[in-house]
Amino acid sequence: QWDANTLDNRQVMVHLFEWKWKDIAKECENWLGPNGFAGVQVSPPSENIRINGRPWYERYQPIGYGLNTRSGNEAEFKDMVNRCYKAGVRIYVDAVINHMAASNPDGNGAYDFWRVPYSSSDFNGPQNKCPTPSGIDYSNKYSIRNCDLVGLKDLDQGRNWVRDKIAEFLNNLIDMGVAGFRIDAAKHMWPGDLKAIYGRLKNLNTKFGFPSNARPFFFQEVIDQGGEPVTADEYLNTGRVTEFKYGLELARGFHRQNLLKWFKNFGEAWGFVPDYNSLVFIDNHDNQRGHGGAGSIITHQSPRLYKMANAFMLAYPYGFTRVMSSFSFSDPNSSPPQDSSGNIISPIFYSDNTCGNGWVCEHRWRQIKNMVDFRRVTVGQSLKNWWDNGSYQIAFGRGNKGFIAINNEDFQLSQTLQTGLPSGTYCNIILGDFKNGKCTGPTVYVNGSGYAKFNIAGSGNDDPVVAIHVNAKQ
Ligand code: ARE
Repeated sequence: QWDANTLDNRQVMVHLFEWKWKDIAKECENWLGPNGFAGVQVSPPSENIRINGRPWYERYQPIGYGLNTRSGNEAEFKDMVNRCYKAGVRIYVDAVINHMAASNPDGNGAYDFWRVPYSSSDFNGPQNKCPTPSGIDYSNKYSIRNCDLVGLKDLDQGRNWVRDKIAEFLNNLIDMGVAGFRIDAAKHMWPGDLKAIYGRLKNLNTKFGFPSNARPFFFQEVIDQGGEPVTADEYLNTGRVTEFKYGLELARGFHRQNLLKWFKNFGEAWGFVPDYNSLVFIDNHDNQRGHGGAGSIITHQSPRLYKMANAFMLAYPYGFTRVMSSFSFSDPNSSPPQDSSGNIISPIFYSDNTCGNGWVCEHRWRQIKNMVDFRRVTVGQSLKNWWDNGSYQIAFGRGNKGFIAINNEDFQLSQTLQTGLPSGTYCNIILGDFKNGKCTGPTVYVNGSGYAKFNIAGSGNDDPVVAIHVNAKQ
C-alpha cells in the first residue's frame, strides 16, 4: 500500500544506512522521535555473505532469512522496533527478495541455500528462464526479470515455494512490529509475482498499536529514467516507487543547469509518477557513490547545495520524502566505519548535535532537521504564493502554515513577498532553532497583510534559504 502508517502527521523517513540496531533504537529516543521523524529505513536485516574488506554491499547478498548481521541480532532488532515505535518512529525494512548471494559459501553447490531452504529449482537460471545468461540486457523485459542482476542468483518468484518463503520472512518482521518494506530491485521482479507475495502478508501488528486492517507500506525500488521496457508505472497499484528522476532534476536546478523558476509545477507535470505513488529523495546509498542509476546528483559532499536541495524537497508538496544519512567515504565500495575485527563502530555525538566516528548524520544538520518539522506543520497545505525572479531565486508558501525563500543566484535576494501567513515574528528555522518560544537565530516579521521582507545574500552565504512556519512563531 501507499500509506506509510506513520504517527500523527509525520512525513519524513530517514535512511540510517548501515547503522546498528542498538544505535538506531537510541537515535529514535534521543533525536528522531522528539524531532518529528516518521520512520527509519534500516539496512537489510537478513543474514548475508561476508566479502573481504566488508564492503557495504555485502548486505545485498542474502544467504538466508535469519536476522543476524553486522547491524545486530534478532533480539536487538526486536528491541529497536519496540523502542522506536514507542518514540513515535516506524521501522521500514530493506527487503532483499529478488535474489540470493552471487556465491554460496557453505552450501552444497551454488544454489543450495539450505538456511531457507532454496535449491536450484527455485532459481531462474537453472530453469533456463533467463534469455541472456551472460548478463542483463536492459532492453529486454525477460532478461531484466529473469536473469541474474550483477551475478546475484535470481529467485523465481513465480514458484509457490519461493513466494511462501519470502512471505514467511516478511511476516516474521511484521510480527516484530515493522511498518513496511523497501522492496530492493523490484524492477527485476514481475509485478504479478510481487502482488502475489504482498497478498500473503499479514496486517500490521495491532499489539504495537497499529490500527486493525493496516497494511504494510511498500516502496519499490524501480530505477526508471526512461528508455527501458520496464517502467515504474507497472508497480503503481501495489505501492509507491522510488522516483529517481526527482533527485536528478533537482540537481540540475541547483547546479544551475535548469532555471529554478520552472520548478513551480515540479512533480507529475514533469512525467513523474503520481504524488501518492512517489517516494522521493535527493540521493540514496547507491547513487551517492556512483552505483545504481547515478548521474549528477547532490550529496553531503556539497553541503551548501545539499542543504538547499533538501530544504526545497521538504517544503514542496510532492511525494513521501526520505532523507539520507551516510557514512563518509572516498572509496565507493568501502565498509561502513568498522574496528579491526570488522565490527561496525557506533557514531559519537557532539554538543552541537552533529556526529562523528566516520558517520555524517545529515539528519542531524539543523537545516534538515528543522525542515522535517516544516513538512509536518504544513502537511495537506497546498502550494501558494509562488514567486520567482525569472531564474534562480524562488519562494513559495504552503497554505497559511509555512513559507520558504531560496536564493540560488550569486547576487542578493531582496524582496517583499506575500507569505500567506498570519502576522507575527517568525523564526528562520534554517539559521536558528525555536526553543521555549524564542528563536536562537534571525527572525522574519510578517505584517498584517501577510507581507514580509526577505534579504538573502547569494555567493559566500552557506545557507541562502529562509524558512518560516506557524509552529516557530514568537
Ligand atoms: C556486487 C559487485 C558486483 C558483483 C556482485 C555479485 O559490485 O560487481 O557482480 O556484487 O558478486 C549492491 C551494489 C552492487 C553489488 C550488490 C551485491 O550496488 O554493486 O554487487 O549490492 O553485493 C540496477 C538495479 C537496482 C540496483 C542497482 C545497483 O536495477 O535494483 O543496479 N539497486 C539495488 C540496491 C543496491 C544493490 C542491489 C540492488 C542488489 O539499491 O545497493 O546492489 O541487491 C541503469 C538501470 C538500473 C540499474 C543501473 C545500474 O540505471 O536502469 O536498473 O540499477 O543502471 O546498473
